[in-house]
Amino acid sequence: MAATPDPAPLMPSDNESLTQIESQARSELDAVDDDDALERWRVSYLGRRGRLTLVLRGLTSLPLEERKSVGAQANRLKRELEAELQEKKARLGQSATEALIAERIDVTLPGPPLRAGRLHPTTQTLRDMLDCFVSMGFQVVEGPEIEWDHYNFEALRIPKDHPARDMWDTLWIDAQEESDRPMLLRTHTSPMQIRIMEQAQPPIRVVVPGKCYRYEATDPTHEWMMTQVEGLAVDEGISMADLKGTLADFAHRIFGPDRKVRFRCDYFPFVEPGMELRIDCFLCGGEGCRTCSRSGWIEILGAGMVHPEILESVGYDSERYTGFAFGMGVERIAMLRHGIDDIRLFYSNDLRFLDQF
Ligand code: FA5
Repeated sequence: MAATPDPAPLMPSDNESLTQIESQARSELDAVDDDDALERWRVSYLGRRGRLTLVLRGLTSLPLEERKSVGAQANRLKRELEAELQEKKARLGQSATEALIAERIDVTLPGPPLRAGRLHPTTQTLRDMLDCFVSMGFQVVEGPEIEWDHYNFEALRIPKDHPARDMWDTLWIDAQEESDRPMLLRTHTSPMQIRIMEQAQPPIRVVVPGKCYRYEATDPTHEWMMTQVEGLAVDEGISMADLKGTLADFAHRIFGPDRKVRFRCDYFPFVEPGMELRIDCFLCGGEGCRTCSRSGWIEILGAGMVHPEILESVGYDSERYTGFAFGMGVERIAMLRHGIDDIRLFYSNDLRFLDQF
């Protein structure tokens, strides 16, 4: 590539007088406010083809006397402009440093406070309950929240039109209630009893935590969505005494040894005999109040011995094997542990409530 020829030297007497160059250079330098502009200024006056450089190069063509006087002026101006350039450069550097210092971050200052997340009270109680059962030798298993009518009802000895269906008001999936294989949001965790027994052989000891849904009006102890823990144990020689021992031990570990526990007969189509377990009301101490529906007791679970027909329906020999099952409400247990008088507080998303746990 051919080198660009140097432009012809400029005669101060031609088109630019040194005084004009001097005054323009100074006023432009005054306006410079950053490093890039300063470099452009330097190139335009002092660079290889800068206006002052061209004047100096053109000196040789001047008569001697003129060369001396113009040369002296031009060299003085060059020295002065170079000095002013250095000064400006230093000033620009200083103001950049000052700007940096002004916006410097003090890393020793404490940051804005962070809100610590925490586990929901239901989750905390559920974990304690599962720890308790795991320490007794139960395994934790989970199952589907959307369930077939078959597992939620039919296989549990609750056929269509059986009055026991009224115990569990159901949320159906679309118009599935009328279809051949109706689907629903499970109303309890008991369908997992069947699913587990269909897949495993005794001995079985499992607990199944999970959400359940009911189409019912809410009140201080009833929510339309709640968490249950199902328990199932099947083996040779399992008796009602094992069931009562397991549940009493659980209740005393979770609520403390002084809590009053009451077992009573109850009816569930999939157990025989069936029972419920109640704990004395923490609010009224047994006197009767709004939370315990004036009974002095709060029901926390249903339970019983697995019905022999159910054992047979999954292929177990009911002469050889027996089993117990239970289903408990986690929110009710959390209420009793923490003295919460209304179950609806759990899922109303009020941070003033949730922040207390
Ligand atoms: C059942 O759901 C049976 N599946 C329990 C069972 C399992 C019996 C195995 C026998 C053998 P029940 O509808 O009573 O039963 O509910 C069991 C527990 O769930 C109740 O004791 C209560 O603690 C809780 N629970 C029931 N309905 C609600 C509700 N709407 N809101 C909050 N907790 C509830």
